[in-house]
Amino acid sequence: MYKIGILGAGTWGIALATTLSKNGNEVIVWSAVESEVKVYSLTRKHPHLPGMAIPEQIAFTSEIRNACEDREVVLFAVPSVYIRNIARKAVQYINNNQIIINVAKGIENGTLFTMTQVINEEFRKGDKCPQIVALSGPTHAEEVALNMPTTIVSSSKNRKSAELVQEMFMNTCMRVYTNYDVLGVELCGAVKNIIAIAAGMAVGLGYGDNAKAALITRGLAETRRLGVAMGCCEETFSGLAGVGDLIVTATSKHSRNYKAGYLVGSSMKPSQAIEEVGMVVEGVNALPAVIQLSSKYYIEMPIVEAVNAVFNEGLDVKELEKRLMQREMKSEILKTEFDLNFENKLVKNTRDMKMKRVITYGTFDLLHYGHINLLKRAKALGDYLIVVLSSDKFNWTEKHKKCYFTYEQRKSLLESIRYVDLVIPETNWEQKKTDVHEFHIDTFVMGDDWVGRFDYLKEEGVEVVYLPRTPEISTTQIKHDLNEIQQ
Ligand code: C2G
Repeated sequence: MYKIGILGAGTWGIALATTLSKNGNEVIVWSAVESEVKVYSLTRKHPHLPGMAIPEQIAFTSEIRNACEDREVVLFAVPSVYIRNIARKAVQYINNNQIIINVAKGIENGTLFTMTQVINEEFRKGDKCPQIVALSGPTHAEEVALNMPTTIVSSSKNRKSAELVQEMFMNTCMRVYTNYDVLGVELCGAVKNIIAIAAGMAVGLGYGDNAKAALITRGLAETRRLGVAMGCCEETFSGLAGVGDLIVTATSKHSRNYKAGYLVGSSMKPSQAIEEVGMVVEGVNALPAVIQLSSKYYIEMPIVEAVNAVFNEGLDVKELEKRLMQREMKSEILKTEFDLNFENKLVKNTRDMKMKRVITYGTFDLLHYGHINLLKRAKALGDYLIVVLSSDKFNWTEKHKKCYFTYEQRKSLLESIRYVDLVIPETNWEQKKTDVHEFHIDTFVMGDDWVGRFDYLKEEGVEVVYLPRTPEISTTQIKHDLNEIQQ
């Protein structure tokens, strides 16, 4: 059980408060709007969450202090434009042991920061550095409020915090995955709202499912292009925070962004459409920042640009079709025919030539002449040499060796010599059996201090070779000598 403070009493804040309360946590919800605090604590109902009763155990407050001080977890659930101000107000009550969760999606204008970056910046100014987790995914508050099956991503650079939040929210209707690509998760959350506006516009203009599917697919392609340029992980874009959230936002009747787009498509003025929706339309807020990011990273984002043109540059929505459909011809994938032919041929030829693949295992600390000599001869037994390098943990717990160099340092040393083609980690004794299959190994090589020990690999169809060790060179001796010199 955790003591949790929730900042924001919108639909998402209240739906999450309910989930957390039902999961057995002590929850208090803060709202700056006094009347919300009064009405919700009295009626136990939220006007936009029909059919859900707010559990009696949830407390409400209009004092931000009550929702932050002495809480183990503080969750930000306010529209993205308020995040900085509220983080600034909250920071004095925050402590470094708390976990901060943010569910707002957007990119700040001017700084081009994601929401966790904004929170982090405000906290740093106040000398606070708690762990921050972004929670994002295909999650309509209306459905979560009715206990409908939902999946979501808990994203943090800090694995422990991501897992803690995962555990905190998991229940029979909410399934939480972790993801350590926070920037990717947050970028998806911001851009998908713009794509949803485009999808809504298409339907408002009278187009069908084909157009909607095209906008979702090509919208994801432009989001991924931007994300990859910014250093995000490509997999995130096909994950829950990526394609998952995009599908839900761009196809669902609950989505404000889709609705705003739909109204504009049905020839309502953008400003009027925003008013009609009556709640924050995050996609519109995100537009200037995403446009700036696309030019900063030289990424073409035609759909985002088209939505921006309608909302901010007075483009007639009816021009949208021409603008997107009559662009110059493109290929869906970046690889050319030449690239694909080349790759196919290379793989095929390699197979035809019966290229031989060799593998060897070891610590390779200091990478001295004894090792190099072995590697050189190992490579001569084939065309491709894989070195399986003992991880620091494996060395310590299994081999009881304290290395001079870390795994990463040893890996770069190995990668820098011309005989070695690939370096992968050794984490247990038993992996050899699977490695030889996974890497299609023909020859297994070790120094003859291991003679006979790996003969069992012959049963896997692998040639096992024990090369004579290079005499009079021992890592232990070199280390001993090095220590003597140092002292
Ligand atoms: N070697 C060699 N001549 C030397 C020193 C080492 O040929 N003078 C060989 C070893 O026989 C081994 C390889 O270099 O094949 C790597 O040696 P170590 O780093 O000492 O690794 P080791 O502890 O043998 O680890 O699961 C197998 C282990 O990871 C092997």
